[in-house]
Amino acid sequence: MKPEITTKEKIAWIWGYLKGRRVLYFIAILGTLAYNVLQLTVPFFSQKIVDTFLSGEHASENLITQRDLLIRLIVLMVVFTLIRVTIVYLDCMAYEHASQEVLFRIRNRLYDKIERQDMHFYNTYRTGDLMTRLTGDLDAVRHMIAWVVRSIIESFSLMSATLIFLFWMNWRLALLLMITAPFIFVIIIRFKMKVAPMHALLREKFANMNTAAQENISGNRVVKAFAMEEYEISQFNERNEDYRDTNKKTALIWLRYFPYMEGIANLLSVILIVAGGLMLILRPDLLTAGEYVAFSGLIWALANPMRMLGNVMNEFQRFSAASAKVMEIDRSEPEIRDIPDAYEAKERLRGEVTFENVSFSYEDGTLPVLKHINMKIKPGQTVAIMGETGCGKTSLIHLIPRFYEPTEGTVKIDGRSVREYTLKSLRTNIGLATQDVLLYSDTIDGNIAYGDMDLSRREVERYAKYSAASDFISKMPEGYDTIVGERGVGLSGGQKQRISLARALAVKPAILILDDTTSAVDMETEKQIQQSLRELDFPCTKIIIAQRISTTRTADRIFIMQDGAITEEGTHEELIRKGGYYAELVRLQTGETA
Ligand code: DUT
Ligand code: MG
Repeated sequence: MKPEITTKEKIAWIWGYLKGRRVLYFIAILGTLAYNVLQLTVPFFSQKIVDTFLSGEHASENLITQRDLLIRLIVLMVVFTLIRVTIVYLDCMAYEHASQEVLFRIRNRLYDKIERQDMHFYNTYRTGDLMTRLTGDLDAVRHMIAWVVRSIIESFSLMSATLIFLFWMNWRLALLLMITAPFIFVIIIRFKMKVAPMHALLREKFANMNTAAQENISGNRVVKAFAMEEYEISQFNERNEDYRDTNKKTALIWLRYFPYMEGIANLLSVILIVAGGLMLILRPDLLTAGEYVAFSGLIWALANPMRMLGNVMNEFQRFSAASAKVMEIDRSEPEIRDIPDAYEAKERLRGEVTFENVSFSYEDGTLPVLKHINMKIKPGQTVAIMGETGCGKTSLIHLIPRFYEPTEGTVKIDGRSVREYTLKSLRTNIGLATQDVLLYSDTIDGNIAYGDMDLSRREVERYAKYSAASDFISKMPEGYDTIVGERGVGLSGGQKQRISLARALAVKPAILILDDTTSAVDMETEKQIQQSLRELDFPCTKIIIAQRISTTRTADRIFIMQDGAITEEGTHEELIRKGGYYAELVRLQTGETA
């Protein structure tokens, strides 16, 4: 369990992001205070007008003798109202500006964090959940800055200014109204206890729903293939219902406390009418009619914040749940990152790859996936790795660009542990065509030049030729400008593989790793690719995972993996002579006998 993030930390976190906008934000808060205090001017002047010109002994006399005062009071009322409206307007702008700026900064930072994370992070967090953090959760954070804080300041300043004014005017009556305060306090505390866990739950349900939607939209082909639309729709409905019901439940919590709060708000008027009325009738020396008017004109300023409290508390709890999720990403650090004083390889690496007694297991798995691997690959060599599915081939090559860290032993390039390089200089020296090909929604040209955006069209075409892709590309409606990927032209598995091979070649890597990259192309095309890989115009160590003997036959060295260990090693001829797993494969695939 991670330690719970306290409210204080959450506020401090936002404060950090307000840097450069703090003065603005502070002015906005002062503005809120100001315009709420200004709300009192109207009742203040009304009281003066009533007591001087409407009630009291000299009312009609004053109306004639102090006409100037009356006009001045009315003009002041209008002026203050105008000032107040202007402040409200500017204030809203300031909150909006500050909160949008914070939102922008956090969103950028979060994206940055996510983008730099390691494989383990991506194995842990679901895409839908991350998307929720980047959208819904962030919105709750913004809402806190722009609305919740303002509402709290508003309620607080309005209530305290009103109370000060009321006490100053008539402390006896004001004190009587204060009887209600402890009740409000109890209600709010109890409400908070009940509603806080609901918002945490609500946020989870929302993320669950988003995850379901995201997974099904990106996996819609499987859904269609198995005619599972009905099932998936009902699954989504279930989550949607779940979210709705939790929302309702959360709203109902306030409704349970609402009647009490409303009762207390109305109690204020009752106290005023009964106590104020009695005072007016029995002890006119204790309360003037003008004061009574001012009190009744200000009851709302006490009652409204009470009615708002539920809403504010709800939104605050929503922020609390959401900000914890956002902060978790904000504070996350990839486990795989540059060590202090990491070595920045300025020159192109020679491409010698060594595995020294390397063992590895995934964090969630208990069984070792790789066991004491020893391998030495000389610069420029072509090696093939073979083995049945699940034996650990992909895991093995993922240790070279340091996607994962070995649990034991060292992977070295040019005699230096991969841990010692900066990730950037390490990875720019490696060209990797992954087992499941991912193409971006971009042109073919853009996809091939992904690792080197400055690549000229001529060069892109050259690498496409190396990977035997140029023929089919030139037949496409718009050639290299054809958009592929999720929303583009459909490509066959073999076509995608060839584009991904061209992409890996286009960075002119010192080490080229192909993870089953030609599994979906026909024999003839594969032969062509093998041929051009031998003729690359830059020095390059090639590590090729393959299933076909035709691919591995010409390799300088072949490694056979079984159950996470290398069990055979040698050239094609050597291994056939040995009569082991490889020889058996050769027999199966070609019918040759040793
Ligand atoms: N494995 C995990 N977590 C992962 C990936 C793999 O636990 O994120 C396990 C599954 C398998 C073992 O590691 O038992 C080796 O997987 P790998 O992908 O390395 O196998 P492969 O040799 O590349 O199999 P294939 O030929 O099917 O690509
Ligand atoms: Mg694999």
